[in-house]
Amino acid sequence: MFFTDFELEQLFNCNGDSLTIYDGSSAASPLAGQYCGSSLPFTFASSTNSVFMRFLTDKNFHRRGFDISYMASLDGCSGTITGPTGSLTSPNYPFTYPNSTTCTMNIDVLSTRQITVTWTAINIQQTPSCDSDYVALYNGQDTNAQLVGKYCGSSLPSVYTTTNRHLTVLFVSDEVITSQGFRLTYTTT
Ligand SMILES: [Ca+2]
Repeated sequence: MFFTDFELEQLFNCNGDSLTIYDGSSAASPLAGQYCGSSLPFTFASSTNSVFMRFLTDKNFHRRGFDISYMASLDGCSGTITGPTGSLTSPNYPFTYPNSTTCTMNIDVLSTRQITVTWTAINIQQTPSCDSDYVALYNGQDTNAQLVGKYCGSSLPSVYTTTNRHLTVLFVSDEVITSQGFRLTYTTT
């Protein structure tokens, strides 16, 4: 997550107004930082898929507040991401992906109608019909949805926009020959 604006009342130890960030789903999670004043806090990358924030104000001195945006990322083999913008990679990216792997990754965004995918890197073992290793996109919530394309090699596929709020990315590698894999980013509208 990134801070694009920050201004809270500044008191010693942030004892007036404060924003506290926890690396997890509750105030029992590890403390990531406590902020007040007008210095923009550093970009923070959580270690799980939740961040808990507590904004506290006391009885006097108000300021402009804060504005935060965030990007979701998924770089394991399988999972679901729900952030309004984010990125996905093949396992181990930017190092070589493992052999004999099948990963299903879902982008499942709330309150939006479309997901636009932009490829930033692709380098996958190339075979004539991409039958050995490939990454495939499906316009829906699983691999039964409409197949958008099946890709291998190193030519970046075109930008693609879904017709709904789900996108499924399937990555498959066979038992021999690996390569770097892929990375893509997405935005929602
Ligand atoms: Ca292979």
